[in-house]
Amino acid sequence: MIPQQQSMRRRQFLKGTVGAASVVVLSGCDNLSQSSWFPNILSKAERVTEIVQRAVTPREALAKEYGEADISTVFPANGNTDPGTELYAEHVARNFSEWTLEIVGLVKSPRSWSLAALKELPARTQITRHDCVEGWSAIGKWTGVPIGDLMHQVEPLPNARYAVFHCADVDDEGIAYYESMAVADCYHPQTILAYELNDVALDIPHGAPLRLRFERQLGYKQAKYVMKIELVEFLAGIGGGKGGYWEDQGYEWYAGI
Ligand SMILES: Nc1nc2c(c(=O)[nH]1)N[C@H]1C(S)=C(S)[C@@H](COP(=O)(O)O)O[C@H]1N2
Ligand SMILES: [Mo]
Repeated sequence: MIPQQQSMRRRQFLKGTVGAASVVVLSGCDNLSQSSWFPNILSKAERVTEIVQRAVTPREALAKEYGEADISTVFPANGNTDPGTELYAEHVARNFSEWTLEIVGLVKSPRSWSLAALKELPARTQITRHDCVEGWSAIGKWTGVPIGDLMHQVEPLPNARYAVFHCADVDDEGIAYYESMAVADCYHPQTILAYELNDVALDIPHGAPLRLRFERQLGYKQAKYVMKIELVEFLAGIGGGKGGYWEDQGYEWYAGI
């Protein structure tokens, strides 16, 4: 109860400062996105960022991986740290035994997996650095299933351009957290749905039971509490239409680092 109230207050604060303080935190990344008109020309500016960054860092490039000795002693939890819904509480009470991950939308064979089924698939472990725009970083060891392996099972249709990650948490206005990436980025070897952090099952603050690790992208892209991946051709019909919870409030969709 108390942690959630704190996180809601923090979020209110953040919402009010997207146009000012948090944008300053982003300086160093992209001067184009600094000024107040940034949200209005978002699509143009972010296309530029995406094209430039993809040219400099090809899509297949791996994020730096670290050693065990580099793992942060404390990995902060940020944003929502408990979805706080009745449904989620039921999943917690059942130790997520009924949790399913669905892949739907523009795929040949939509399907779902239980958590146990996902854990039986070949896993990948990676020690990477997480960078949050609020000004902190942490190195953690993530274990999970490569999303590319799941894509091979569902077979995206030719017009599937984006994978949208739907999460279990909603903010105080009832708006659900979501994120998205290009379908092509789902096949990157370090793009995984993680179920372990530092060799133990993901805890609730870090996104239990499943959270996205989309390395080489900023913290807000790393969706926690993932329930469903929806493949679409356009982002327009989803949430506020900008491809993610924070993107709908002015953050860049292409958050490459
Ligand atoms: N579902 C969901 N995913 C989320 C968030 C959130 O509030 N809800 N916050 C994002 C932000 S801003 C960051 S920095 C990371 C924080 O992940 P952590 O709590 O494991 O540190 O999760 C991201 N993914
Ligand atoms: Mo963040």
